[in-house]
Amino acid sequence: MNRQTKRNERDIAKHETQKERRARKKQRRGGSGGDDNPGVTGEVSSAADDAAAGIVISVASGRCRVFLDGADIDCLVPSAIATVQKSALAVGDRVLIEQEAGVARLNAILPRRTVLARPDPLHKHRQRLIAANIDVVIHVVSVKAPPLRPRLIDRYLIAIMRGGAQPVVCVNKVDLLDDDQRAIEIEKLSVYRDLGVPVIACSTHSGEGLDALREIVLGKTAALVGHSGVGKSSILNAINARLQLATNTLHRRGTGRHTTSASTLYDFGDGTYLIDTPGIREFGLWDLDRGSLRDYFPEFEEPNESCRFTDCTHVHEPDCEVKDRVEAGTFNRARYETYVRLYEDLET
Ligand SMILES: Nc1nc2c(ncn2[C@@H]2O[C@H](COP(=O)(O)OP(=O)(O)OP(=O)(O)O)[C@@H](O)[C@H]2O)c(=O)[nH]1
Ligand SMILES: [Mg+2]
Ligand SMILES: [Zn+2]
Repeated sequence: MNRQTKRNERDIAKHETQKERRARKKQRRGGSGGDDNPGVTGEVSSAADDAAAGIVISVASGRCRVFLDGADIDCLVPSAIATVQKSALAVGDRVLIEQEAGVARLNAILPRRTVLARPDPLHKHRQRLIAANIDVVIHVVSVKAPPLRPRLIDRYLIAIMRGGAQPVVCVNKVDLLDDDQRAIEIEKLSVYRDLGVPVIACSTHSGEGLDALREIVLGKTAALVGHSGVGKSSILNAINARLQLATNTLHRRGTGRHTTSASTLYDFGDGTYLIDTPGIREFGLWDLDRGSLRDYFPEFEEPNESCRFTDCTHVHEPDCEVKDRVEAGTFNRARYETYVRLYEDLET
């Protein structure tokens, strides 16, 4: 957490409570995006609206750090939450805490506006929260070391849209490519631009793209996610020179280790909060079935009108316009293949 004035911090706490209030109203109206905080004990009364909500800046076993009224408070997490902590509490959560005799305890987790989650690798029926109340999720990919993996982008996009945040793709390390290579790599991502997802070419070495990223996150809460080694922590350091996060060094032994080991929220001032997350190798999809998969491929909608069956899954039906366009080369084959692969993996 960077230093800033107490007054600023009080303003931010107020700002967050107002945001939370808006989220609650949205939830009452049946708005989508957030989840219902599984594992939270205790009722969140309307009095909670007026109490100052703290923001969870990091979570460790049985404890979490909460930013409240300008202080960074180490809190005990009640056992009902601690036992399912990765599914119940996330960085970015708005929480109410109780302080007594120098000990702070987490009392309630307020309803979430948005969430980014994936299935828990150890308990598939549970979600593992990555971040909560984020406006923007920046999926950082790199063009080299590690190479670009468009399929992973598709998975992240679905999870981000499902959780209610705005997706952004940041293509880092473009300094490692010459102009021709760069044109080829960026072209692979044009399909995302066509879907309205901002694609930012970036380099922490040359400084390219950093202003565009600063602009996107200004006044928002944003999480940087993606494979280990793509440069998430480096980007945070580059957009805020005061931050000095540990980043991987090229010559370190072994390749499997992650440099960032836990998600942390950083206050960049001006109402901007950025969350650094550890690299994730595999990104499964939480709570998705075949029927709703199509909703995350909006480019199927228009051709679907020409498919023989209105409820065409575009996988095995005859006279499928989507398949015809893929064969004709007028529809992005990589996206279609991701769709088919996910469709086959998912349950009906
Ligand atoms: N060439 C080049 N290297 C970069 C760039 N940005 C980061 N790197 C290097 O990439 C390596 C990994 O960077 P990190 O910032 O630690 O990556 P990370 O995504 O935070 O990784 P995890 O914390 O393990 O998830 C480091 O050696 C950085 O110096 C860039 O724009 N260009
Ligand atoms: Mg990192
Ligand atoms: Zn079809």
